[in-house]
Amino acid sequence: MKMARILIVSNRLPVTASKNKDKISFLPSAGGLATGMSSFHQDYDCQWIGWPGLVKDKIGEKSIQEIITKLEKLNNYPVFLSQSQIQAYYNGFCNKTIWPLFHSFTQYAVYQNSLWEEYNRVNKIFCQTILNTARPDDIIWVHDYQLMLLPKMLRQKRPDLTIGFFLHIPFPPQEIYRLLPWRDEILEGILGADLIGFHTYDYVRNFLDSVLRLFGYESSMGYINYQNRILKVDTFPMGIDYERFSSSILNPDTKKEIEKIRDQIGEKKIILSIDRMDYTKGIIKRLEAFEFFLQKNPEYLEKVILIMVVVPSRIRVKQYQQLKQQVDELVGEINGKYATIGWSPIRYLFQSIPFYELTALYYVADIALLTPLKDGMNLVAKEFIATKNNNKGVLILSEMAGAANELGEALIVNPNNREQISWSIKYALNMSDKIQKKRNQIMQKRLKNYHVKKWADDFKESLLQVKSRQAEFSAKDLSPKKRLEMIEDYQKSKNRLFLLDYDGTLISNTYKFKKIKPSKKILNLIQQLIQDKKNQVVIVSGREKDTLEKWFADINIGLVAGHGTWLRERIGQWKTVKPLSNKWKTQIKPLLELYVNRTPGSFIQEKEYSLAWHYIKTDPSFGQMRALELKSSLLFLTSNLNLEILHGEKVIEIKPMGISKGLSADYWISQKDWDFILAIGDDWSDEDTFQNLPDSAYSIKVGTRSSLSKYNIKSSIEVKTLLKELISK
Ligand code: GDG
Repeated sequence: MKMARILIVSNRLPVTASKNKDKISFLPSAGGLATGMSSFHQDYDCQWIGWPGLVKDKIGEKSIQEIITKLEKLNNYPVFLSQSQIQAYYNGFCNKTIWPLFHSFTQYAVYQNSLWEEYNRVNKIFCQTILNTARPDDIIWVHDYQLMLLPKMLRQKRPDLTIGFFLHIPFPPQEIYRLLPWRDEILEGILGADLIGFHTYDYVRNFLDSVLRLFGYESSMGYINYQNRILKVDTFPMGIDYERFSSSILNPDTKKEIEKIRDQIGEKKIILSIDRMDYTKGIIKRLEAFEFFLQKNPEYLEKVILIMVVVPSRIRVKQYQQLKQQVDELVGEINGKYATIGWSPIRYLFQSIPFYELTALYYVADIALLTPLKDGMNLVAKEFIATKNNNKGVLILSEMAGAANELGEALIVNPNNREQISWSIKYALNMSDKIQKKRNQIMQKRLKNYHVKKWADDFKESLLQVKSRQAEFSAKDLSPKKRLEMIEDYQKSKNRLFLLDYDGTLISNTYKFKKIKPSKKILNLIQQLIQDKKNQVVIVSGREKDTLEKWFADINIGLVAGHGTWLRERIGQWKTVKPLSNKWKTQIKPLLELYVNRTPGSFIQEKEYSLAWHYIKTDPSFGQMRALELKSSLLFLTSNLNLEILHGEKVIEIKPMGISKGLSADYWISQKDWDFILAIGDDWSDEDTFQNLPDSAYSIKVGTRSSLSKYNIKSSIEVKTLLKELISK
């Protein structure tokens, strides 16, 4: 089968163009997104769309054509923007409004209509560029906060497109997000996608909270039924190109650089920090904590050195200029105060460094001190661990970095707590080699397993799954015309089967989970139905058989109890169906393994006749969400396998003994040559019934949620009206 082409869309291309006199040249772009996605870009049939880094008003038509031609060879497609657009859209709305707000720096966020309008216009330019290139079966993967309106814009023009969106920065708590004057438009923009990805479960929850609070849409297992379209929100913690870092030490330039650094620094312990000059990275707090450490531990004077690489960034934005000044001054102050003739505590590099220098620094550093106040992920932390192929070195990482969720073996600190950071530095300096190695190996295993390509593949696969789910589940109203057709079919038929769910279908959902016995009206209605000898009525319920027997002791209808575990053909006569074999395990286990990979702390227990997925050791709410999701996936995967899924206390167990509603439907369907089948239900478990019906059957979902059923009707009241209509005709 031909693989779909992928269009990666981001503000910047993975290469940046520059013009010197008349010569155009390209360099790899910096930053996590560009480096991370590049390997994915090379391995697939991919086209990358983004701004090439030069403003169009400064280069002229000839250079524009040259850039287009050269980029084409790299499978890149440029979006050209003017100087004023970059100023208002990128330096303006992106970096003065969204960046501070989404990192919870509300005091820095500016709300200016003209910037918002330019953000809109630039998103439209991206939209038009994509529409000019996109083929119907392309997968479009939109990246990051610069393009949050794009998914909706694309969806409006081409409703069938496959669109994924990934946010590389945090999504803020809803009470912060709500401060944004254009909060509805941005949320609607993102919801245009089929799959929405974030680095951590916290950001997923924040996003879902905002969707619920602002638009009233609830989610179930990460799925939102939004404007008659199912979309999914999920966690995809971005990985790194692990091999590139773990093998970097083999590069002769890196080796030489390591020797050079060692010659210069001698035996002193190296503490390393690397980040862009950004107020979210906690540079000032880190310097203060380092000074506190020197002050409290004078025995380390002249024995440690902090190498602080700060990469210039967004130099046109006021806060960044101010921060640069503050950092310069504080470094000067600390060095001035503690330096001796042969030693300064801080070596400060305000520049970007080449890859071999970066990896040499990762390799020689005894400690990486990464203390952002807020960071979507922080790839530097992962790169540091991956480069450590001698396994020595300690990572001190802020709990505010998304990466802290996966790097629990690091020393996790609060970036505002200088005592804790100072204590952690001392602890790290004294940590035995054995413990360092042990901790690093555990983290390396995890990073190697979920490397960036796997991350991207996982996202792509999930996106395709959402699309196929959308195709299966599409909401269809039972129109008056269809209703009439159904009534005609009913009248013509001689053997009719009714498979009716009880809770939420025959009685209102309000009473679900309460012991509400059927009212006289319902019993009457069922009596009327079975008075016609052509009708076989079966109530297919999740309730206990004894309860159903008691309620329907006097009515000769079929009953299914316990979601298909028990069947009653005649009053008082119940039976079970025998369990199937153990062969199903090979089909179910890979799914459980996927959930182990994507849910840190969870594990599989294999028993003789069952498989159990335990999540007692996971983050409680994340584990709960994954459990619900797994349960739902299992429900679909196992509907034809004669398995039972039990959701116990922090465990999901799959056993080959129970029978789903689908199998009980099979049983009834096989009893006769029915010429009219009507199944009605409101619940996920009824989807199994719908799935197993013959094509000619009528299936109706109660409620507006999407379903495998052919039709949807609004409430249990309408169910009763419909049944009455059938009998009265
Ligand atoms: C955003 C989010 C999220 C840095 N300095 C040099 C250099 N780098 C490379 C690092 C790393 C990347 O740049 C930085 O990535 P981070 O993740 O640390 O931070 P952001 O740029 O803020 O990225 C962030 C990320 O997107 C991905 O989703 O993790 O939270 O803010 O790869 O190695 N590379 C070279 N010289 C440098 O001086 N060669």
